[in-house]
Amino acid sequence: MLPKRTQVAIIGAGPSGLLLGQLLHNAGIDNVIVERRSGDYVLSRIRAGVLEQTTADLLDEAGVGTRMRREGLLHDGIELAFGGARHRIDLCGLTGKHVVIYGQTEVTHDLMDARRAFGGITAYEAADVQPHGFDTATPSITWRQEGHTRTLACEFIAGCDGYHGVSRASIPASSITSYEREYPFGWLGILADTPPVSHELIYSNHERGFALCSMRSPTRTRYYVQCSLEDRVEQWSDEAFWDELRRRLDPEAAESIVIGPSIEKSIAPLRSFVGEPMRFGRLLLAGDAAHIVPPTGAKGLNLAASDVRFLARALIEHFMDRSDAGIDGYSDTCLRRVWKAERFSWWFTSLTHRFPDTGAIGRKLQRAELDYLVGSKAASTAMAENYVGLPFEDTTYNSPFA
Ligand code: FAS
Ligand code: PHB
Repeated sequence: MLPKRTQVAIIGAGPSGLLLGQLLHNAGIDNVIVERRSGDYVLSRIRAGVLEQTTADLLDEAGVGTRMRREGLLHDGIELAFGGARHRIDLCGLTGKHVVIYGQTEVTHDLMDARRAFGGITAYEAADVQPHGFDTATPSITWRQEGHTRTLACEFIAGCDGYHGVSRASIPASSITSYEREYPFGWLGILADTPPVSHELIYSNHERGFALCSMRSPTRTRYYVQCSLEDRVEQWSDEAFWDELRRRLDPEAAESIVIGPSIEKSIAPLRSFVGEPMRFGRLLLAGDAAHIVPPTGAKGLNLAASDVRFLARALIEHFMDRSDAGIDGYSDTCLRRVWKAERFSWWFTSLTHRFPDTGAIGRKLQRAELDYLVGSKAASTAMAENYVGLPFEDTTYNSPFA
């Protein structure tokens, strides 16, 4: 039974909305999630695969980390392939941290199961969701469902509805500044029940284009090749995909890769986007609703978790301590971390992809930077620090320059 009122109305039941709902529930703060799609549709979207250690720790804090700790794969390094060879970046040796390979689909599943277990309310297949009055002390959201218009009064609205959601779109254009860069290519991704070609991820810079060898488990792989924005997924047979992937890998990987039928195949565009600020009165944006990164750096899902960590703490402080310091500082705190991840994701994309407009000199400069990167401990450490995830500013980051 839908209530007429809640403390926090959350728009969107992706990882941002579900994780926020869990953290708020654990703190005794009432929340309702309203989602445009069905739960099955949300689970059908194949997206991220790499969790930063801080994201994995946050899932533990939320009480939903058990399966991730049991089934997730700890990775201490990644490999960069270029010039016909592979070069390992020793993430753990350089930073003391690792990443966890655990699909976003599984994270979403675990969060949905936890929400169901505590009887959390999620209104799926909600049409025409609209936020109202977020510039007042009495916001609300409305939506249509089963032929009825629903109204939910609340004290705060969390816009967790992704890049194409209604939350950011409801903000007056004069109140938000958008920064955007679209990349002149996409990623064609394939999911297959085959063993990984290597025990760690391989990022390949090849003259034919970028390729990435990732995985979901010891028996399920996720591969990507850079493709034209004009490409349609129907044009790519499995055979054509595997052939192109092999051409972009080093000889050893190309020789040993195990191929098989795709169980999912899709093309995603790449963009860098940030909307500033992330708070408008009683409406606070989190995750893809506020920012997008090209997936090269595996930051999208991790940034969403980072926002939710700050937002949950700010809302708990408001309701429990009657302080709005966290709410007032939310946007600036998130954006300092968001822009560092935007920079890293842009840099790693620029370093590994084939850009039509940079010509031969562009590839020579990429090769020079790759040679420097794998040959310099300082450069490899800088990359590793960003890949495993920068520390939260509200924890002691013992910067050597502090
Ligand atoms: P999401 O977009 O996941 O969730 C938003 C939710 O809001 C959705 O369920 C949507 O249905 C709902 N919604 C939208 N509009 C609504 C409305 N008007 N009313 C109600 N609900 C509404 N990140 C990585 O780190 N690595 C990757 O490899 C990677 N691959 C990606 C591939 C694709 C195709 C896309 C689109 C993103 C990818 N990402 C990747 C980024 C992705 O993982 C996001 O960062 C992550 O899903 C962010 O989670 P949310 O902020 O919850 O947004
Ligand atoms: C994935 O497994 O989907 C994945 C892994 C690393 C990335 C991007 C995507 O950088």
